[in-house]
Amino acid sequence: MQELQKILDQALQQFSAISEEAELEQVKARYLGKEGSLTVLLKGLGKMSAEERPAAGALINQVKQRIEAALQERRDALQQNILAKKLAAESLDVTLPGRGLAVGGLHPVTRTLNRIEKLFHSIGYAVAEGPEIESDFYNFTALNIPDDHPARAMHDTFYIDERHVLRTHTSPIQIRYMQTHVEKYKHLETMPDIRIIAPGRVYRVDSDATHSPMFHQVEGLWIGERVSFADLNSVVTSFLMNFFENEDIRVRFRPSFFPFTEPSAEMDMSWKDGWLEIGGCGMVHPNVLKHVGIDSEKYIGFAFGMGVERLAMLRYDVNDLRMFFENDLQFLKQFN
Ligand code: 2NM
Repeated sequence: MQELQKILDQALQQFSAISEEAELEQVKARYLGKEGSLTVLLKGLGKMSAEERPAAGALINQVKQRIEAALQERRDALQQNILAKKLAAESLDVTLPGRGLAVGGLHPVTRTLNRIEKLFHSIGYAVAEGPEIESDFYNFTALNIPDDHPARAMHDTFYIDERHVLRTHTSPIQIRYMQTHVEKYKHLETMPDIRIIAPGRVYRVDSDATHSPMFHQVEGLWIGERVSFADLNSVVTSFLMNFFENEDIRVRFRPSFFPFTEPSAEMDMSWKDGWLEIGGCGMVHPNVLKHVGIDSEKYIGFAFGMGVERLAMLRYDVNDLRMFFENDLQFLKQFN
């Protein structure tokens, strides 16, 4: 059967030239498909005589098996090829050194807040928090700030709507805390002292070399039956000595005015043969106590407020406030 030999040679030659699996299956049909040359030959067996048929059939089947074997062999080779390429492309040198873990760090303002909280916690102050969007009642009215006070003006305060602002200080936290405290202990004849600090972000319409529209404050509050300005002096002075790890620090008070305290004072701290202003303070105004339902004939207390960025700048010797808000990693990495 010369014809069979030709078919076989041609099939083997074609298979070996093919590099795509799909093409291989198409070429297969030319031999083994419905109209394939081998299929046609097998069908032709019926027309042969009974003597010729067995030998011819065996021969065709032999060729058919060889073609099928060659086909499978080619399929495997193509698969191997694909795998080899994939492995080469995805090769990984496990002996390369690792990239290492990028370790994050805390922002210097966060570190400063943590230090302030730790120090006040150690003398029995709780840390209170509150919302950054406040009603004008909590931000102004309850603090004895009159309706016509300039701090309420839109050019000083960010308004959310007519009744809500971004808090301009953390005092509303203390108003909320006092209200809750009064409610919690109303069954007692005398409520326990309130000793808290209120740290957090505050917002004012102000932006230059020394003012950021968002900054951080920490306010302190102690309300009890016998709390004096002398207590204020000792709490603030020992806090500053501990914060700066310097027992020589002195604090002085200059008379001032705030609507929410009476008397009121600015606080200065001794620093390099001079004085630096570090905040304000005073005895909480009776009107503020009235707003939260505290009897100002029985209870009295002090409050103070300090700028956290200012404390961070002094502690870390940073001379430009804006560095804290530029998110320059070269700068930030120095604190960790
Ligand atoms: C300051 C200065 C003086 C203050 C007053 C109160 C409250 F809620 F008790 F009335 N909290 N903080 C206060 C007093 C804050 O910051 C410069």
